[in-house]
Amino acid sequence: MANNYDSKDLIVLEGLDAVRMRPGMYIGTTGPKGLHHLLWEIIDNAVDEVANGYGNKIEITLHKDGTASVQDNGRGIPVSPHPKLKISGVEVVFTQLHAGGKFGDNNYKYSGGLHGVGASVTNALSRYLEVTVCKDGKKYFAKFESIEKNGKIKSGVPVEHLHEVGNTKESGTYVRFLPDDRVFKDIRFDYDIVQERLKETAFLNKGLHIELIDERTNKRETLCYEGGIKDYVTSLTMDRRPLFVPPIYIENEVEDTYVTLAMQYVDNYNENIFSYVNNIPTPEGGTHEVGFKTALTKVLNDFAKKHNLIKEKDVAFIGDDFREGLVAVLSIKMKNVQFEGQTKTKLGNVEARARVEQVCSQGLTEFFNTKKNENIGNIIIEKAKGAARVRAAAKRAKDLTRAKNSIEGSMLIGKLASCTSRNPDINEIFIVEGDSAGGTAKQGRDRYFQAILPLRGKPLNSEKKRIDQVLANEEIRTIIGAIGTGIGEDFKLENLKYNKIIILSDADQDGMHIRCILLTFFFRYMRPLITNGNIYCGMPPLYKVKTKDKEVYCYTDEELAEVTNSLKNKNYTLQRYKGLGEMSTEQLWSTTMDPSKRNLIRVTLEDVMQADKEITLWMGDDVAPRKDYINKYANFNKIDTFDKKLEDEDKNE
Ligand code: TTJ
Repeated sequence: MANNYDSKDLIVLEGLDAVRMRPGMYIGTTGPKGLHHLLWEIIDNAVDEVANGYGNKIEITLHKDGTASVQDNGRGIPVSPHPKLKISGVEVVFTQLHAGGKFGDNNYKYSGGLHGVGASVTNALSRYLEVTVCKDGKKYFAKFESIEKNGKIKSGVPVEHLHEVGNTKESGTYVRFLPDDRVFKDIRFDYDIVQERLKETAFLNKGLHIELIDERTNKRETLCYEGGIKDYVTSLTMDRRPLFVPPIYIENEVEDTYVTLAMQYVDNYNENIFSYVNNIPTPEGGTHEVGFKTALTKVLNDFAKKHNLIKEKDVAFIGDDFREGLVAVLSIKMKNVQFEGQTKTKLGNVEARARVEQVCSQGLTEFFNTKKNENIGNIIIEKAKGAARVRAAAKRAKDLTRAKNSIEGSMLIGKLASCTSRNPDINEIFIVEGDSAGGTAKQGRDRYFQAILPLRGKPLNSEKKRIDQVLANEEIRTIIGAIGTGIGEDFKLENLKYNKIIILSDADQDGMHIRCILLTFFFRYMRPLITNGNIYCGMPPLYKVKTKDKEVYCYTDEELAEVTNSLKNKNYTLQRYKGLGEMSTEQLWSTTMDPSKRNLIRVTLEDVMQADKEITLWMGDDVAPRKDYINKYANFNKIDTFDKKLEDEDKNE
């Protein structure tokens, strides 16, 4: 039984070898994000079981030996042989691509569907993976390993087929695995990343007990929210000034679609709707969000009419007016989900729209018809009136700006050192912090395809500002003019002048702040640039290590440690770069701008959403906590580097 496998196994395993050959295709990257993806696959399976009513507890442990384990008290993965494949259900789950949990598709009422790549991918990219299943009075065990043979690695080979190991009264599944350090550069799981993800899961699954244990540091916490997404909204608005407490909460089911909504207003001007389908975030929105917005507009309009709150002089409302300062979490569960959009994070099912609208209309109408909630209605209508007034004023300002832009256009763009090529597919623009670094970049660049836009001082933080104020800012207007697409509703991707928009700021607090501000702006007003993958962060080196015969640049503290370690007995000098301005033209080109040598980080929607959430919601008006947040989320140290090699691979696909 142990340590032998026959030809049948090998055929079954071919898929797993493909995963190891091209991990990027299955988990995106082999950096920290990809590593954590291995854990999400396992956790999602356990959550699916428990969220569907089988069991009530999940325990995640980060062990000292580098393994992670996940345990649930559900029904246990099926152990009986698969009729066609003639291997146990457990082996199907861990060796067949896309087989996770779906045995005939009738086991779960709601399931994530195709979002995950399946637990077999975790197996394929692990050194080893062990499974224990407790079911029908028996305890079973199986073990998989990635084995090196004749210089090649066979992935996820069953070295112990599923077998009985004892009796038990319990039921559930336990999975423990060691990520493969031949695939991932760094196999350390990050407590904060895991905690953040589990917190979201706990909010979305009311009452679910999630236990997170870190044996490496003896940290442990229970995540469980009896209020579900209502608690989520409360936590999102904690450091803000909510206009009323507690949040409005609605929950109902129509035609097999289960809808929950929690909402609240705060005293800023942003709209923040976080929507989910079967626990999967849908940052690009979709039919469910449309249904909710339609219901909100209708119910609030009705309320205003019914209570005679609209005077003749008032500007008529549009939907947007009811969403200024809105913080809402909309979570629905349904069957046969279809995702669309740039990043497949937009709900496409047309039937969801009417169902969500129905639940929200009914729930909100009931809420505002309740006498004690009347005052909340009044508060919201007051806020919407302000929004409508400013909208009218902003439109005038915007029209003015448009006219102004065409006159001033050439003057504003004057700061831009444009490139000679007129081919947007190869052109790049560097948005550079500071005039002096901007000057260096202008001299160092390849002027055929690289344009430079220096930013003087800090651009305006678009958070807390209405669009008219944002547009009044000269730095922002210059950026908009240079990129060419327009903003908001006027945005047109086909007018994009640069395929890569590269933010180049110092690796210090101010630089991170500027980066954060720019990303928030792109997120709010030019979001397709993010989903389309056009936004990048440049990575200037932090250090230069110089010996008698060579110079090495280091981009992280880890790299520096590696390099200095290797030079233990030699003489070297160390230079720390505090800013871009300290580099010579040649240095800036070869370390940061030369496409064949530089490191770029491609900014994903996920990254920016995280940063945006921090900036707009959880950040009070104090400066100190703000800096902490910026450090934690905006320095992108935890985010994978996107280098030239990877990019070429992408293109070849
Ligand atoms: C499938 O349909 C029959 C009853 O069990 C269903 C199932 O697969 N349940 C299940 C899977 N519970 N827990 C899992 C699971 C848990 C972990 C930690 C990891 C994986 C891959 C699956």
